[in-house]
Amino acid sequence: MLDKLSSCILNKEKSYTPIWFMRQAGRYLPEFREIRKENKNFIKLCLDTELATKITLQPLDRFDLDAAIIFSDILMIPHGLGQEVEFIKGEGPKLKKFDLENVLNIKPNDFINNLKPVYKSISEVKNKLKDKCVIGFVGAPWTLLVYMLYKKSPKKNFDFNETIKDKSFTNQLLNKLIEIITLHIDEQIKAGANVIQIFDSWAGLLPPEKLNNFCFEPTLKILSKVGKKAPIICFPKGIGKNYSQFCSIVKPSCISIDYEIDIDWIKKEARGIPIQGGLDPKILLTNKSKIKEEVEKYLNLFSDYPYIFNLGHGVLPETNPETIEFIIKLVRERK
Ligand code: 1CP
Repeated sequence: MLDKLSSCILNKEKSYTPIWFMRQAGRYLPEFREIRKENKNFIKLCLDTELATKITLQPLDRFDLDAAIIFSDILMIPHGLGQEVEFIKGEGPKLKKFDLENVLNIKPNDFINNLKPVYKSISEVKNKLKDKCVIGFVGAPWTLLVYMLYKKSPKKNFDFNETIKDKSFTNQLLNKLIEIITLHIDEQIKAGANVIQIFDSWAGLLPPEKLNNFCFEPTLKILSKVGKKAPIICFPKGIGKNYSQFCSIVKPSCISIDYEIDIDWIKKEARGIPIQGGLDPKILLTNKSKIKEEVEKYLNLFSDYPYIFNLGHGVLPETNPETIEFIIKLVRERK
């Protein structure tokens, strides 16, 4: 039997609103901070099957959620390709220089072996959550290209032309990423993931005329290679009105919207594609009446549309876990 989240996507089920949160396993949970304190090396933590399984299940032990998202990171792909990745407290990720030839020549089996513990965590989580949805994920080609070439968060001073100035290097890396992302998706599905989410967190950095080359086309290639093996939720964050084109060109199984998207508008533009998310994570830092008002806006508008409740980006570390519980209750009371 299909879990409720998969059913919302595949059967366009409208009678039930599944709910989960991006970054539901993370720093807002004291039990996560406890484990993190003892495990300073983030990559090592992601590759520790026992702890990664435990962290994945922490939000499900507390809350009545419909899905688990595996505790891992989009930067496990550069790590699996041999690029050194480090997370520095208060600074975010730092990546080292890599040799393109080494990356281009990596054998699929070697990549899979490097990330074996991630697949094992997925199997363990699936074994423990038979009826719920297990979500696997990847970074989109563009977002991973940004981290691999810029070697840190592009939050500040990112220069598109400077970053991709070596066209041949960029294209070879982009094509390799498409192949490896597809492989990483396939392995997660084989391990038991029911749904895959593709995070294109930095799609908004692309000049609009480059969206086709770096976002739409690469994502479309991955979707066509994965085919019907599992539904795919796409999250091309920050592309504004180009969400409409994304839906008509890429046609994902489900589209995740960020907090800048007008929901009346996207409901028409998505043309029947199930929608996920939208609520601004900052709303969770306000008060109960404001939160209720905002949550109901989404529930009311999407009451006749296949909709997965989620935020327009990840849960902020300052969020009170009780607020997550409050939102779940509001959603459950409706359907
Ligand atoms: O303790 C800590 O400081 C670690 C914080 C943390 C966590 C909990 C990082 C560092 N990654 C994760 C796990 C993670 N990352 C998950 C699984 C847990 C869950 O969702 O519940 C997922 C899905 C991701 C995905 C991810 N990593 C994205 C895409 C989503 C997004 O936030 O846009 C991105 C961009 C990353 C890179 C990354 N990893 C971690 C940080 C702080 C960042 C962002 C760095 C930046 O600002 O550029």
